[in-house]
Amino acid sequence: MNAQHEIRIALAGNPNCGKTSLFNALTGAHQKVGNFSGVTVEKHEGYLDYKGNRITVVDLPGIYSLTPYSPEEIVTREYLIKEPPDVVVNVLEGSNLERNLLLTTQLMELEVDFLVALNMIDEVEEKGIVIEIKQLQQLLGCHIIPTSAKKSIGLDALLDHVIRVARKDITIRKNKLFFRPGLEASVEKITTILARQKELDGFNPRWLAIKLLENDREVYLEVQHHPVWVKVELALQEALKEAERMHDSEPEILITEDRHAFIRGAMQECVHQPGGLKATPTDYIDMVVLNRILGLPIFLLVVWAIFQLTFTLGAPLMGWLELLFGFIGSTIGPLLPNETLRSIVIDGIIAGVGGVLVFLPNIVLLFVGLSFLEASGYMARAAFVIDRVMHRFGLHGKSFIPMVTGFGCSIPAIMATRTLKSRTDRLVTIMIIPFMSCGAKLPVYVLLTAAFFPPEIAANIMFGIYLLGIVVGLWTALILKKTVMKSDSEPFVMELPPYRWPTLASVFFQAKIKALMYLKKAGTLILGAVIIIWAVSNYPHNSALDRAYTTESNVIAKSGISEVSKKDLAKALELRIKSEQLEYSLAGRAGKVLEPMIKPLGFDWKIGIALVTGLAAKEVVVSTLGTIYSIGQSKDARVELKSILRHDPSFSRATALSLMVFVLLYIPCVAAIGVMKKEVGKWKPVVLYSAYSLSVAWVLSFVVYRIALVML
Ligand code: BGO
Repeated sequence: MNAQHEIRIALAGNPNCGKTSLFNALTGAHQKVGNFSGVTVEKHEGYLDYKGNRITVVDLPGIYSLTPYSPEEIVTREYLIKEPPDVVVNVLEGSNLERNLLLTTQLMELEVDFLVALNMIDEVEEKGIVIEIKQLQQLLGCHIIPTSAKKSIGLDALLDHVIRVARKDITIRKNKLFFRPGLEASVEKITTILARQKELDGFNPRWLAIKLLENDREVYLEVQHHPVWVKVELALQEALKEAERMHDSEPEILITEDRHAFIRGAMQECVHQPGGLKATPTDYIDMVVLNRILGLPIFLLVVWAIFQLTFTLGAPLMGWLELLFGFIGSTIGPLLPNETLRSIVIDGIIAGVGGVLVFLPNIVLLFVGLSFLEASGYMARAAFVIDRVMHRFGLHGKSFIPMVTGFGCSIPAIMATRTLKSRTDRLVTIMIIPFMSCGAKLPVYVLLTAAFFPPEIAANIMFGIYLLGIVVGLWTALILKKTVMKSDSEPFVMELPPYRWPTLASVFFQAKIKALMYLKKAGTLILGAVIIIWAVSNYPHNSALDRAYTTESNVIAKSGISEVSKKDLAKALELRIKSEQLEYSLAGRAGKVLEPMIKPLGFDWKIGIALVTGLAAKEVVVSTLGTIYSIGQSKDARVELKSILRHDPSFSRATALSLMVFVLLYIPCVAAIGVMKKEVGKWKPVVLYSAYSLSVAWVLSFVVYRIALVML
């Protein structure tokens, strides 16, 4: 007689999911009833012989969760950890999936070898519920076998899969449930500490980490006895503070929320219930915002509204700041004794740094809008809606959240791609984030739209620019996915957290943080850049031009023309000499070298300089224009940069549009490049990417400029 393979399986599931029925259908008469060790909870055990295997089946008590509150939960968990069977069969009630999946998420966290028996499939069909099993299988990372214990459907298929899992013919141990970024980082950190110390062998370190963050008493007692506790406790305290700071909540609550968000996402993607509304307000809102037809237009409308708000509310505040800096300039100017010092302060610092600071309200409003979308739970819905679009470009909807973070700043956005578990998806997302228009580019758009377009269409132009960034980003992803980064996008659940009304305090907190960051950047990097730009725009100084100025001024003064004409001539002379001095300076000479390359885009050498200095930080484009144009102005006629640009003959609406497109798309700032290199690991792709973005920027600016010249 051939020796039989021994396989031990355990049935786990909610009460009334059909576990006992399945147990009976599998084991028939071969059953015995005992107790789980030390408790009065009954243990049903039976066996069957199938295809040369003796399969022992344990029917675990029906439970909703692995949180050890009830005796049933305690024994089930103890059993799964201390005497892990070869395969856990998670029995789900097919027509009640949402509730049943909570236990599934916890089995996923435990990383046991499990598969799902999607039971009562007869009832599912009767009720007209459609479950996309293949898709759900990929999202959960385990095999799903439809069964009906009552009608003996799918039992052989279930047993075949049990054998394959037990023999490790199919791998299912892939964690598919990740928590929100900050929390996930805490889980990973504690997991690493526990895994490295190897003191708790036999326990899954990730599961221990999650349980510790959930304040699980049993796990606390277990881990506290080990020396590793010193490090773990520190990490736990940090995680607690992080959850409090970021979400005004505790890790325990966030973990539960994220499990439900995962389930809600999986349900939305894979289960289609016929007819009728479900109960909660969240369901009602989701029915509208996740609607296949309405979802995308609603998202575009929401983003458009944020731009309108940024521009409409920001415009008067910006006007006040402009007045303030104008007043500071005109008050301080006459008090400064020396012409060079006066020029540094007025043309350099006030025109450059002040020129950037006036956009503070716009930046803060944009950030507040984006963090409102994030905190309210809408951003996750937007990602869900965009998921379908993203798939067409070879990416997953999960890439969308880092992309939207990129509207704020590329640096945290690039780091946020760490939540993507597919390396190729991660690299591709990193490469497209800089095309998402970051907050630093906003001053350029606000300046140019305010200078060249009526207020009623300014926000629409900005919205168009942002959309262009998304389109270029997505096409770049497609090109990368079809060429150098070929891979199938791995399916993950798009989590749908509950809707929440963000508190005023948290919105103000976000606004304050962003404002302080912007002020710090203005006071350090931008101030430094502005002083350098001032210096290279003033030196070397051409003393021959100074002499010519003195001679010609004398000629004008001594001429017999009227005083008014003398004044006009003197002003024209001053402007001409200043402009020639600027061209003689280091910045002027460098700009002249660049000019032939950017002339086809409608840019002169001054813009060329601004684009080069903008590599330090994109706001510096505005600072540079502020400083260069201010230096080039007559000292009696200091006006706002936007009116200088409006009256500059080399600047037109077409130039403004072309410049906005170029700033949107060309090489990211140095800080972003640095983070890209750190995350990608090599210079070559980053350098190639920079060359690519520069080329795309050039070509699209050229196209926009030529079309605008004809149409505007
Ligand atoms: C009663 N299909 C259908 N339609 N029903 C099933 C299936 C299936 O695949 N599997 C189980 N059921 P348990 P737990 C009942 O008992 O195995 C039914 O707690 C009734 N009883 O027949 O006990 C099963 O072990 C009177 O239904 O689950 C049972 O997990 C009227 O699901 C119930 C109607 O199964 C729970 C049903 C007096």
